[in-house]
Amino acid sequence: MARRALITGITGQDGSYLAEHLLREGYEVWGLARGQANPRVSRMRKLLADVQVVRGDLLDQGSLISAVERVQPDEVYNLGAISFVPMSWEQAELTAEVTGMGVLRMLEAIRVCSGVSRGGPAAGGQIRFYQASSSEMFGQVSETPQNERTGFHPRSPYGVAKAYGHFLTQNYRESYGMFAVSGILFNHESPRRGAEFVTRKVSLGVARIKLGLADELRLGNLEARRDWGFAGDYVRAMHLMLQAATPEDYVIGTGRMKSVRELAEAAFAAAGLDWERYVVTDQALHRPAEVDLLCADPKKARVQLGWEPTVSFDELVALMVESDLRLLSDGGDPDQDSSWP
Ligand code: NAP
Ligand code: F7E
Repeated sequence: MARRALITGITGQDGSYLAEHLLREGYEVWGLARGQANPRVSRMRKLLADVQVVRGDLLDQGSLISAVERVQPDEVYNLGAISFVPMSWEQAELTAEVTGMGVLRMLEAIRVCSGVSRGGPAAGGQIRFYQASSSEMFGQVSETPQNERTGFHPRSPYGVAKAYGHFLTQNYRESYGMFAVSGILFNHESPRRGAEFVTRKVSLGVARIKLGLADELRLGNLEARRDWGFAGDYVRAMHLMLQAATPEDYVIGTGRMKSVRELAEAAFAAAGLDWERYVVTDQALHRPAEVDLLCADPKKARVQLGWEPTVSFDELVALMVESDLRLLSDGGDPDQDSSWP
C-alpha cells in the first residue's frame, strides 16, 4: 500500500515542490487547506491534480485532529505558517498563533490520534513529523557558518515563533518518543516564491523593467546577506529527514552567502541590464531589527543524509528571471495574492 503524507501549507512554495516530490516517490499525498473559498487552493489543484485536499486550519485544534483521523498519515510535514518576516511585526499575535502555537496543535493532533499518553512511557506512535524550522531563529548570529549547535537569537516575532515550534518539536520527541524532527532551512527560492520576498521581487522587477512595464525597483537593505538555495532541492532534504533511522534535526543550506546588492547585480545582468541604473533604496523597506547575515554549515546533512544542493546561486537567479520574463510576456499576474510593496 502507498505511504500517505499530510502536508500543511500545501498552497505555498514548499508545499507544491514537496507534493510533487512525494508523488514521484509513490506517496498518496494530502494537503491541508484552510478557508471557505481560498483561491490558492484552486490554483494548487491545477498544478497538483493528484493531491487530495482535507480542510483544516492551524488555528483550530479540532480541525487538525479530524484531518489526521481522516487521512491516517504515515508522515506529516508542517509547512503552514505566516512566513513573511515584516508581517510578523504588524501581526505579531497572529504570527505567534499560526507559526508558533500551530506547531503545538499539530503535534497534539498527532499525539492524540496515535494514542500516545501523557503519563505513560515514551511509546512514540507511528506517525513521523517534520517541522519547518528556519535560519531566522539564529537571527543575530553568534558564529558563522551556523550549524545544529549554534545558539538562537531571533530578531523578529516570526523568528521567535519558529524557535518555540523548534523547541516544542524537540520536546515532543524527548517527552513522548515521537519521531519528530526539525529542518533548520536557510532561504530557498524558486519561480513559485511569493512576490513579497526579495528574490522574487527582484526577478519580477527585472522582468518588468526589461519589458518596459516599469522604470525602477525599490529595495530596502542592500547589505543584508543570505544563503540562498533552490526550493526543489530543499524539499528532498525534508523527505530524507523522515526516512532516517533516528529522529534528528538538520541544517539545510548551500554554505555560501550573497548580499541583496549582489542578488540585484546578478538578476539585472541575467537580463542584460545594469542594476545601478534602476535600483532605488527606500528606508521604509528596512526592518525594525535586521538579520545581517546567515550562512549554513550543512555538513551533517551531507554526511548523514547524503543531501547536497544541485542549483547554484547564479543558476537560481537566471532561472527566476527567465521564468518571470516568460510569465509577464504571456500576460500573467504574479501579484494577484501579494499586497506587499
Ligand atoms: P509560504 O509560501 O508563505 O506558504 C505558507 C503556507 O502556510 C501557505 O500554504 C498558507 O496557506 C499556509 N498557512 C498560512 N496560515 C495558515 C493557517 N492558519 N493554517 C494552515 N495553513 C496556513 O511559505 P514557504 O516558503 O513555502 O515555506 C514553508 C514553510 O517553511 C513555512 O513554515 C516557512 O516559515 C518555513 N521556511 C521557509 C523558508 C524559505 O526560505 N522559503 C526557510 C525556512 C523556513 P494559505 O494559502 O491558506 O494562506
Ligand atoms: O528578505 C532584505 C531583507 O523577505 C531577505 C522567509 O522565507 O527566509 C525568508 O525570510 C533579506 C532581508 O526573506 C528588501 O531586509 C532588502 O534581510 O526575502 P526576504 P527573509 O526575511 O530572509 C527565512 C529563512 C524564512 O524562514 C522566512 O519564512 O532581504 N531586503 N530589500 C528585502 N526584503 C524584502 N522582502 N523586500 C525588499 O524590498
